[in-house]
Amino acid sequence: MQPELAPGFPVGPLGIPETVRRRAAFALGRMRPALARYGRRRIAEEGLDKDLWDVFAARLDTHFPALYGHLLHLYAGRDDLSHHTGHLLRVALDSWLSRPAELRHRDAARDGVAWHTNPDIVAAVCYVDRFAGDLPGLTARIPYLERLGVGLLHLMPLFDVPPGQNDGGYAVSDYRVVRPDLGTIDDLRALASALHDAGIDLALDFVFNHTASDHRWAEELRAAAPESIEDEDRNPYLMFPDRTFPDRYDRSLREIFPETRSGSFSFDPGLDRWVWTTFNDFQWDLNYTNPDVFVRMSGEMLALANMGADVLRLDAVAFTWKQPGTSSESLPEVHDLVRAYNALVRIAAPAMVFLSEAIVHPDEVVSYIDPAECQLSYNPLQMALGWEALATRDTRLLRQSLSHRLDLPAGCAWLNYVRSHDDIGWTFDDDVDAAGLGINGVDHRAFLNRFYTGRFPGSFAQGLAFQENPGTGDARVAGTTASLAGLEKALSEEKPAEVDLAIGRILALYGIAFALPGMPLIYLGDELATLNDHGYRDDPDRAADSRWANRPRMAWDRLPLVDRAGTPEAKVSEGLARLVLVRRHPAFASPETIVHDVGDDAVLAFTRQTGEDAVLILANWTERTIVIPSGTVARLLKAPAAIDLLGGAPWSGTVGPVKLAPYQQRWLTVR
Ligand code: OTU
Repeated sequence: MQPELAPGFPVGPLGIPETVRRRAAFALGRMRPALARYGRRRIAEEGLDKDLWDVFAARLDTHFPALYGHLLHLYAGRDDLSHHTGHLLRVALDSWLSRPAELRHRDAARDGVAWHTNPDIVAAVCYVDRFAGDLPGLTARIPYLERLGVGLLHLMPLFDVPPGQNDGGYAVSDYRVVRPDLGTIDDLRALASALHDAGIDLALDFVFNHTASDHRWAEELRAAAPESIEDEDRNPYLMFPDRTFPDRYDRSLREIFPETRSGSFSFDPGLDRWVWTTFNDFQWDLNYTNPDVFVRMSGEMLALANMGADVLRLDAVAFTWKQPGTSSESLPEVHDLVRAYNALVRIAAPAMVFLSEAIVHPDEVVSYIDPAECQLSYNPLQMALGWEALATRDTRLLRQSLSHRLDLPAGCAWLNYVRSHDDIGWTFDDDVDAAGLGINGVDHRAFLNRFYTGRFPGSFAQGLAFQENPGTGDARVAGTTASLAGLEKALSEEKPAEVDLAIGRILALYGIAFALPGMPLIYLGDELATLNDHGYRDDPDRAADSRWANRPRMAWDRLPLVDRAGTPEAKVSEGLARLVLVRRHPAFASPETIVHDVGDDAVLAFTRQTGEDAVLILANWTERTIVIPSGTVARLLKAPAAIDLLGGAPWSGTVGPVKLAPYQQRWLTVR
């Protein structure tokens, strides 16, 4: 029987249809007594806190209807749903009873509190090995993070991977074993507590679209009798005996890594099957039509929570549900899946929130952002269009997009960033935002790719093409912030004026990531203006993946240059330090933002406002000096004079217009 509810319905007392509520109450009523007996017994046997069951039961009562509603929507047709639901609740209870006391205290303090929207939190991201060698090494670097002002640290995947290629850790062989060269689970737990003691939250990846092809679940299939893998509904992966279905699916699927393989399926000789592999051959997509996969992955997810994760980055979220004849991206069921996971977190690890990693069309990006789904989301539009405006010296597309795409539901926030460990994809909207300005999206992306790979005459950028697809003409761009912003070229050509312009661009991009509503993210190493790392080409496991150019080792030997005035290291790190400080201004407390047109398209102007407090941000996106008439400034500021939070000269209308040097930003406020 199909339940009568729309996919992705809002969770919350009012959002759940009465029929679902009744079915959930009935299901829970049947499972609760055995669950309670089991929980109480474990508590007694292990001498745990007596009230642990009561706390769990209260959360279960609140969130089970949503959890069950989404499971019904995904799995209503299956006769084994109640079996799997019972198993799932046991997994959740076990996880809760094993949750370290420190984390349970965080649950008590943070349950229902949108702590992740605190405007003072600055996020940072790094690879453990490339930043600090290993987990104990990273723990030793916490004072450095504190000095930078970091309040949330995202560690790139650090769990066990296959030998050789592993997509930078995104092919996970075991979610409960740390990569041996990085340390152990105990080291990870110790790091999490040390970070928490320093007031820094921890973000880890939940790579739940796929596992590595040598994960235990895949090995078990290889070891199993061939007949036992015939039942597709029971398999953990999506496997096909021949090309019939793969050929049919491939027609409507986008190739994500076209340079590595054509189509989305790989042949596994051990299994004699074609396996769904959206990314690399060694990353096997999970079969979420099988509820057992959801239950298994729930166990892995809650294990991550109990290791001390405050944020889980939902890797490749858009791809998790497949449907023949569709793009199999962002299907309605994906929302049910994430909401079901989220409801489970509210029951068993409520201090934790989700970060959506959907680097897709802006309408699709926002579809994941909801207190009941992902409370945080990358802001790929702000990221890509910041670079777009640097190439065109024109902020119209950026302004147009921001003017109607910034608002989020209460309790949710953007993660604003300049670049990540990945490539840059030009995910703006063609139909409304670009076409409205007379921009042809296809041509514009081709231009941006040429510009950032340095192929466009006069370009300052030295990026690398990533996943060029000769079939579609698509490509993305890899490179560090500094190299894409022109520093690599300027230094190699020994042009000091160009060096300063490149630094201006780096700080312009970070300035906007800090000034817009949401949490700004620093890619660690960017504070030292780190250039592309060309060494990846010598490593056969990395040579084909140009994203390694933007994953350089932390150049600790260059840290002393931060104290040598005039070096790029000093200028960029000083600029970032100032951004961290001034962001604490009360105007940034609420997300309210108004985008302005100051009459020069090279200027990005907007006001951040909270109650009586306001900051007017004026950002020059070109290498020419720009003058903004004092009348315009006074009108936008609603005041005749202001100070510049970034340390520029105070402005007063009686003295004259506002002058913006190349790439300069002014953050003007009355107080
Ligand atoms: C993510 O990115 C990770 O960030 C990548 O590092 C991984 O390779 C990948 O998943 C597989 O785990 O295609 O180029 O639109 O949003 O999900 C990066 C697709 C990617 C992206 C994203 C994916």
